[in-house]
Amino acid sequence: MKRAFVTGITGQDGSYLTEFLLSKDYEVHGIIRRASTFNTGRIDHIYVDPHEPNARLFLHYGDLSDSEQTSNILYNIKPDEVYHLAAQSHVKVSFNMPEYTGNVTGLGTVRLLESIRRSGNETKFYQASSSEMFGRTASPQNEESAFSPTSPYAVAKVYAYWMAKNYRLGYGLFACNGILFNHESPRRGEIFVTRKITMAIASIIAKKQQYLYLGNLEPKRDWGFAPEYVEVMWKILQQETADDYVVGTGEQHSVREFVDQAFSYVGLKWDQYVRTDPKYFRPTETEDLVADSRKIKKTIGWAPKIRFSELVKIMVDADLRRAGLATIGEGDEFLRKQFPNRWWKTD
Ligand code: NAP
Ligand code: F7E
Repeated sequence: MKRAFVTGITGQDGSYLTEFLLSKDYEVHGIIRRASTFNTGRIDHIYVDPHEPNARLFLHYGDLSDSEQTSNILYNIKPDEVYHLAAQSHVKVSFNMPEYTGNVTGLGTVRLLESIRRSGNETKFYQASSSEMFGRTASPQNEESAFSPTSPYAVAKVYAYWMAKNYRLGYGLFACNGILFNHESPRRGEIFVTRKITMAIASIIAKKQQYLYLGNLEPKRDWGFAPEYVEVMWKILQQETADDYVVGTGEQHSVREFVDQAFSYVGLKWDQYVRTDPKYFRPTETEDLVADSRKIKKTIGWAPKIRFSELVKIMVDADLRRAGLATIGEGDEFLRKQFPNRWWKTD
């Protein structure tokens, strides 16, 4: 049985990845942070009491700012694969907390790489790199594009990217960077723009909210569907040689288009509900991202099934359902057709 160690297991990607790895018969270990309230909502449905003989998911307390505990875990469990997904992952928050973001998102990666190197184990390492690292570089962006980061988050990710690459070149570690463009889902954190919009629509329909306050509607993103992206993470570590890959849909839409499509789907005119609040603008913005994913398509054969218009419907459907406003919508139907044997549970 293969053993994986997942940092960021309680996050959007960590939860889907864990579900995927369990479906592939892995034993999965993850770190969770101590908090005064439970932060395991995204993985509760797959958690089995570790005393049970069939338990294959094990959680350990830890934090990326503390290398001792993660070192011990790595030393004790000797994983075949490490998926390093934990980060202070919010771009706007990184402007408010640049030092913390550098410590966790940048140095946190080095702490893990060093622990693996010192352990002497043959452990493969996946680094959750980000399209945000391209910043101001002209689109479309691929593995050869220069980095031009425009936020403390992106700067920290560039540092982590190069450290992973350096451990590959210098110490022969099987370390890979997945440079993933934005990927969303019904499990997306509530302060990222897509989820903020779809949740607000449910609240507006339920008459619990009148307006949705947003920042800059012009930036363009390449939005994909998170469950498909976590499968790619796994595939990247199953290759013969370690390498870096750009992953995205190749389709670009502005925040304004996301808003428009989401409101139109439920028959509402977005401009009657959306207001601007300058506090959501960033000191510097990444304006223009879209992936050139030819490399991953050629080497791994990966292509996304869910495109922008379906993604919007899937997310709106999920939030309407959570609010008790609808049961099955067009997005759900599309998911059923595309993934008849899906390994993740409906949210
Ligand atoms: P997310 O939902 O924000 O999850 C972040 C995870 O990191 C959570 O489990 C969080 O734990 C954990 N974490 C944060 N600070 C930590 C610390 N100091 N010590 C230990 N754990 C900590 O992020 P995501 O969307 O799943 O993204 C996964 C990774 O991919 C991140 O590294 C992100 O930067 C990167 N990425 C994401 C995208 C995207 O579009 N989603 C694209 C490219 C790259 P808590 O639950 O306790 O907060
Ligand atoms: O912003 C604009 C905002 O916070 C998208 C992370 O997963 O993807 C994510 O970073 C766009 C930006 O995601 C609001 O200015 C307008 O242009 O959803 P977001 P992000 O910054 O693209 C990358 C690839 C990652 O790696 C990150 O970890 O939407 N926007 N109004 C807003 N954004 C937010 N959050 N809130 C607003 O009210």
